[in-house]
Amino acid sequence: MALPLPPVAPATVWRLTADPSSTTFGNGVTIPFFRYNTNGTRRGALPFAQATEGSSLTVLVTNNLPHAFRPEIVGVATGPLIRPGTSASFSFNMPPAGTYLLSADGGKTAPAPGNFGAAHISRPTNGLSGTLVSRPSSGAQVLYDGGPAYDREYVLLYDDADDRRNALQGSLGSIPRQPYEANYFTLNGMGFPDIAGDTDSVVAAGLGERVLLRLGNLGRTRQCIHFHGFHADTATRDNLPEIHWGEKDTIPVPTRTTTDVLFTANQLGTYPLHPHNVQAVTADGAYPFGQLTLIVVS
Ligand SMILES: [Cu+2]
Repeated sequence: MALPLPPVAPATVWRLTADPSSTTFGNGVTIPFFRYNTNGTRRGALPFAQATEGSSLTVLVTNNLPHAFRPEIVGVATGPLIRPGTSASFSFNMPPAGTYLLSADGGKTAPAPGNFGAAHISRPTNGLSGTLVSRPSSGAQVLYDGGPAYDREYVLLYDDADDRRNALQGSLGSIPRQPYEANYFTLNGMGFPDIAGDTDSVVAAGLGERVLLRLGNLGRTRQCIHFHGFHADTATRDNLPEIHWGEKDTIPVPTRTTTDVLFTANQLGTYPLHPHNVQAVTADGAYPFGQLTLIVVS
């Protein structure tokens, strides 16, 4: 049974707020995060926008956080430093058709006297994330003009957190004393089993359909996403065509990059789709939570 793709109007202005928030995980623990919010479209809990390659897009951000930060579209444009309680915008022309990440440049934490290493620790941005899709100028339902066609698409944005860091979020003077060790893992801003109840984050397809997965990673963990039941063809890595790999069941998605993959839903059933690192399928070690989702073919 084929469902229509949800219509999303092309954006000319992407209005966002950055707000203190929290996420509750499958082990019952609630962790503070910072999140972008929008009155517009989301994928899961996270903002989503799309516009045609080459068109002008303005990103307007209101900062409700306790510290200043710069919004950024990774590899495309970085906005101005936005102080707490103020708004600012930045504009750019949409990059070539593909999948891009909305994030934040946390800036460098001012070093404490005598603590030379601290200057290299970015202030945590703790979950400020979203996805921006650039559509091909032809208007065709293809990843990019001349690239692969598809019947339906999903955005799967992976991120991770060290709850000790999140506990410090917004406290300007605090510098983490321990190395970053991810122990909470989100997909589209949620953990399993909330993921399984989200229609944007469960990969539902009709038998025989060609499915595009726009995989992104804003965590510090290098992810390798593993398919049960299907092999997937990597179309692009960071929006550059991937021409050497064959079909694979495990596909890398390095930090702050995107990987666009396609598979054919050629058998009925329900199949797990998850990072191959089992830690990422836990909530602080409790299994199975974290970044687990499902492919459901009916
Ligand atoms: Cu598995």
